[in-house]
Amino acid sequence: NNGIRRPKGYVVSYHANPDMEKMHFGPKHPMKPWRLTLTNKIVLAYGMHEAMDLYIPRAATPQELKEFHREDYIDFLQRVTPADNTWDPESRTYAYNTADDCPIFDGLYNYCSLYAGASLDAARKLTNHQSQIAINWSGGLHHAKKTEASGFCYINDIVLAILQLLLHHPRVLYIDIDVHHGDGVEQAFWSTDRVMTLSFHKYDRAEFFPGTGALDDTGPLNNASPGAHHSLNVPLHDGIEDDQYIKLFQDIVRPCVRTYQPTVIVLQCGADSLGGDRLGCFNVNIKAHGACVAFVKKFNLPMLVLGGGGYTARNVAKAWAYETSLCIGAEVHPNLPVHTPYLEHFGNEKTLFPKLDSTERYANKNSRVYLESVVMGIMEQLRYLQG
Ligand code: ZLS
Ligand code: CA
Ligand code: ZN
Repeated sequence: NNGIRRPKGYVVSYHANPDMEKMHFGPKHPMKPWRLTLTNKIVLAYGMHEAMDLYIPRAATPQELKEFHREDYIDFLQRVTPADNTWDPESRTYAYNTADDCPIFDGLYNYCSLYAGASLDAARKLTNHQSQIAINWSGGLHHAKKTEASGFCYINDIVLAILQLLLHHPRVLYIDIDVHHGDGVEQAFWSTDRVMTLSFHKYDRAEFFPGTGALDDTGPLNNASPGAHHSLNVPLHDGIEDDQYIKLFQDIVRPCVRTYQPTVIVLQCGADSLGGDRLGCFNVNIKAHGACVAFVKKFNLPMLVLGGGGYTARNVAKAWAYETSLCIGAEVHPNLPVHTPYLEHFGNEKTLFPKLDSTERYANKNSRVYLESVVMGIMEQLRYLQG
């Protein structure tokens, strides 16, 4: 069994509902739920399922979704069908921003309630102490707002899961390594000091979605608000490399944990920060992406591990399968097991760690001096929290 055993001293739970994987956003849409099928096939082929507690979570109820989202928005998602044309000529928009990026497709409500249900299930396993690391690769949809869809996200499962964790935990640290800014989570907890949000992302106000997440975007400007200095952002340029990304991540996350002293960590592992991603623009390899997960795990705090973006499916699946192995502390062979279903889908790259092709590389626009200034900016914010 590839030498994969249950980890000693802690439990990893894996929350996955296969009904999610059949969903389609539409023919040209970059978000492909079947990347989850590919991920699970690799996880199973390595035998990692024997080292974890597996759950097929139920869908979240409308009532559970309304813990964050406004009632009329949830009612709309429940009702709406692809045939409905909900264009509002007055505001010249579609209802609740459901168009293009966030289309209405068959089974949309089912899809939303399933990924949200999985994140809630995972959070509950942590608060029950039935699990120390809970994984939901179908979650991590960080752009959804209280009253509207945004950037391929309809329900903010992260906010719902954090609200669940806050019933039992005084301080939650949210870390987001998706290439996009985690704006929906930041906005939801903007004015509280019980959640610290920290997003690493490509930042370009005019050219890259969603255009928020500057270094000086740190919470309410009024220092009397508890949320002041509790939203942290790490704006990056194209082409960041493995060693730079790992060092930056560690140099920032270490002092955040030391200063804020969270009692639980939520890690959004969006895989569009990998090199070769269809929408991303970094040169980060799977080992370096995984090094972030391994680094967070070392704090030995309960951890909720979520997916997010990731638009080159074969790389997403490899990264999340590898990160699953890091969570259980298993060493996996770098070659995919020969009996991996869909192995033909990986072409000539039958390794977990494909080399970034030179044609996929972005010119690195992140100088050493720039990255040092970003670390200094974060340290400056943390100084406000030392009382
Ligand atoms: O973080 O850049 C945008 C917004 C637009 C350009 C695209 N058009 C369709 C709408 C207006 C300014 N949207 C981004 C959203 C990225 C969301 C990332 C989610 C996450 O990874 C978490 C899951 C965007 N980038 C690329 C597209 N949208 C996009 C590309 C291709 C298509 C096909 C389907 C739809 C319309 C044509 C679409 C969107
Ligand atoms: Ca991010
Ligand atoms: Zn993204």
